Amino acid sequence: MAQPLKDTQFVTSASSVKQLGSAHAEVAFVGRSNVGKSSLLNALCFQKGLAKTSKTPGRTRLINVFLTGADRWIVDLPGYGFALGPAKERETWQAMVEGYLTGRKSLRMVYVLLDAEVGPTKLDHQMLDWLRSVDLPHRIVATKCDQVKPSRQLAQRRDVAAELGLQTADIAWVSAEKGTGIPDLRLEIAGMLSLL
Ligand SMILES: Nc1nc2c(ncn2[C@@H]2O[C@H](COP(=O)(O)OP(=O)(O)OP(=O)(O)O)[C@@H](O)[C@H]2O)c(=O)[nH]1
Ligand SMILES: [Mg+2]
Repeated sequence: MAQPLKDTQFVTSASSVKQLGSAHAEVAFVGRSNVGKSSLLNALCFQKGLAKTSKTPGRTRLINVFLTGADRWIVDLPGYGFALGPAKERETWQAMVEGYLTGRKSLRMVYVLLDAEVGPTKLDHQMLDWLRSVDLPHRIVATKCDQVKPSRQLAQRRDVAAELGLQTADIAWVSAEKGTGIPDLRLEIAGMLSLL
């Protein structure tokens, strides 16, 4: 394959893991609302309009499945921390996302996106604790790296990694806007999906 992830297409949106068919392999993006999950997917797949993005948090409300090669999926999940009204809404989100994450045998990696400038929030820590507790493979992606001043890049990376008990090299540092880190992450995901 000349350009992995290039021919990715939207397949379906689901409100429950029960509506999904089987896949050979899949990876998923989780993270706070507005952290840049859909933008990252678009950058990785060379298509600006593939997943809908928005300045307003809460754009992605369902489990969105994208097909990238035979039975290989990338799944864009609704963001957390978007307190839209009643607690009922948060429960619905939790059931949808946790149901998906624990219900897929073919899920090879959960990419947890957090903002490179903001660093890990309380909700990011909760998500990471939960992923550890259910023993799901996961990796941190720090988004919007272009928002960190060049003079602070190194120190910021060290601080964010330290807060997570990691080394800077354990984290994928990306900017969907500038393309930073995108080719490496694209190759990693293609490898994860056995596309290489
Ligand atoms: N500066 C900068 N802005 C970005 C980058 N990636 C995304 N954004 C902006 O961040 C906002 C949110 O992006 P989305 O991709 O819609 O975020 P999301 O995580 O999918 O949000 P939800 O679907 O609401 O959970 C948009 O205004 C994007 O243009 C980036 O690399 N750099
Ligand atoms: Mg989104």
